[in-house]
Amino acid sequence: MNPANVSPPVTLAKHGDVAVITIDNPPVNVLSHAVRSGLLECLSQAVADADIRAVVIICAGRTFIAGADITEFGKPPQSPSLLEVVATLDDCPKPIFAALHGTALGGGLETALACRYRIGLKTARIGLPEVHLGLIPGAGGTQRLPRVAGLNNALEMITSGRHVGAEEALAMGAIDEVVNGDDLLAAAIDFSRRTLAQGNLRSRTSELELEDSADNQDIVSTWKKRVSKKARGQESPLVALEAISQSIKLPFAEGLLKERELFLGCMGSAQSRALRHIFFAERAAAKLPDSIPNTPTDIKSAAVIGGGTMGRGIAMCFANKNIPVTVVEMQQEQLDLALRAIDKTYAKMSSSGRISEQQHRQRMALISGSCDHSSLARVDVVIEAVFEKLEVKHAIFSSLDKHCKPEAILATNTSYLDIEAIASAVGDPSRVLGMHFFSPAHIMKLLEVVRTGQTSTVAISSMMKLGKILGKRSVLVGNGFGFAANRMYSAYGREGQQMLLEGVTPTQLDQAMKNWGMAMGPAAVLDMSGIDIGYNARKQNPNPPADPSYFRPADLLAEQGYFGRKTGRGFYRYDPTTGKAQEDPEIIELIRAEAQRLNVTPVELPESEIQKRMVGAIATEGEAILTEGIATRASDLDVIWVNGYGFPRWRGGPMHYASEQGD
Ligand code: T1G
Repeated sequence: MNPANVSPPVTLAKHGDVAVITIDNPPVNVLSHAVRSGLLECLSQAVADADIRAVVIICAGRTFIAGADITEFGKPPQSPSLLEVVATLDDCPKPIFAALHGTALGGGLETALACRYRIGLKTARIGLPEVHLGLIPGAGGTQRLPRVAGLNNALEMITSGRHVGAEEALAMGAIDEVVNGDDLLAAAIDFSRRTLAQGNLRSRTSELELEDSADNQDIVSTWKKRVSKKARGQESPLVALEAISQSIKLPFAEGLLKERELFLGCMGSAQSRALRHIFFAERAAAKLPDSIPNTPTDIKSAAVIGGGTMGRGIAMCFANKNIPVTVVEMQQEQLDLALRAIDKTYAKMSSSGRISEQQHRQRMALISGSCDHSSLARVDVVIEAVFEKLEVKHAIFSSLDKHCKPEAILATNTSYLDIEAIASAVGDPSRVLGMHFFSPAHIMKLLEVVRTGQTSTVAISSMMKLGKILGKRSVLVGNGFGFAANRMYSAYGREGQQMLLEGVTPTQLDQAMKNWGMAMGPAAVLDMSGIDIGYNARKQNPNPPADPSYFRPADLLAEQGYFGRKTGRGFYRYDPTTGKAQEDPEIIELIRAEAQRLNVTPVELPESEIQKRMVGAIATEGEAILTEGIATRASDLDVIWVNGYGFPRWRGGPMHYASEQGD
């Protein structure tokens, strides 16, 4: 039953002898059941109409079909399936032309590949990103893409899941024409008529054959080595490779069956459940809680107080998104140093091709410097990123209160200090909150937006919107020592420190967590970030745990001046020339002696036990954070860990992982 005044997601219109099927299923035209049914209905009408000689499939809104509807996964399948739709397109007696704009992804690209021809706007991008969901293309992509774009391109695209621009897609044969203008529909109709006029239509993709040649076998084995090395525990890229390799061995129909079998295996996997969970968790985290109206103000200019590592990275976040930003330092010399360092970073990015020389210049032109808060009278937001000392921040916020306009939002990048205490320095604490970036700020995706009980809904909604504009994965959390991210990280670190006292070596601890999928081991992270940082933070904790063994190995090293890489010695000793980390027997002995002094009983811990305790510590602290209301969703804590601490995406985050263990 179609409720009144709701237009169907798929409509058919006749343009002379060309039928145009338009899909309109906002926001990204996913292939929901209604779209699949509507597509088949419109196609059968077009085929039955004797006037029609060709069919164009196009989408309304911002993009061509972005994929199957992931929200339908795990539910009872509804006919027609996407496979049925794609098979009908492939069999169509009249040539179908897919008109692409935005991002034609997953089932969307598979739909286009089942059409006879493809045309795209210059700005269009295509991709089969299913591996990012722990899946593989499940509607013929592993069999059709090699046939139109070549085996090597298909292996690269599908196992990486990357998006490919229109020009590159044209070059590889995945699309047939790139439209220079922006009238995609007119161009597609014109292209269909030109093609008909030329006669001898091309074969269906499914009729193209690939050879099981020695060259193709070499290509597959080369990619197998590459993907095995890169996958680091994730399964679906290798499964995708297996499916693609069948395209040179089996006839199309059998290859399709093999793809289906492998796809269903992935669909039921823990890794796919985890990756689908984090996909939606990241989008949910960006949404404000119902209690907060979405009343953001526009941020047209910014300032960053402090030109140190964090300040430089934060300033770059604004410049990267075309927002003018002023870096403020106490002395001209420090300011010049900061601006030169930012320029050098952009120069490196430009020479490595990550940005163009023009972007380098554009971004630097957006960054100005000042040693005087009076220059901040008109900025919309200020982010303080100075030394983690409450009195220093207090003085800065008091000065900002005097010099900034009353509606300017004042944010601190502190990673654990009490934001209400900082806010007490300004007349109107409702405009103060935390914007906790993660180092390096211009690279790390995570942004913790920390509200106090006094922060206004305008400030909160403005900063959550700013986070999205800066390209961050923003998570809204409450005030409290360590907020959510560092508080959970501290629990993780504490468990590791405890196991060091129990006789686990730094190498065993780090190897266990890297084997589990973490990007780096906890001891190596401490050595990299500086053991003194955590040491100083713990000294500022108003309510330190009463446990005498709390972080004792790290505190012991800090007290000896072993801060890690920056002093050449920490949990590891670092070779002064190569910087290579080596196990340090003296440090192990130091920790063992401290354990004896603390009467900690040494234990033999298998790797699985180390992993279980470390991940369990994160989830336990996460539960406490949820109970205290510091975070609103368990999935938000997963977003924090996947985007801020190198937690493997294919495990879904600590809370999802714990829920799957039935803990
Ligand atoms: N299914 C359901 N909802 C989706 C969706 C999808 N495939 N893609 C996006 N959404 C929702 C998303 O949750 C959000 O909802 C809104 O659309 C805007 O998304 C058989 C099996 C297209 C690049 O993996 O990469 O096809 O929060 O915030 O930043 O082989 O969405 O507004 O309620 O991300 O502009 C393959 C996944 C699926 C593409 C747009 N396709 N999507 O990014 O917007 S599996 C994908 C994206 C498949 C076949 C297989 C991005 C985007 P809400 P957004 P965006």
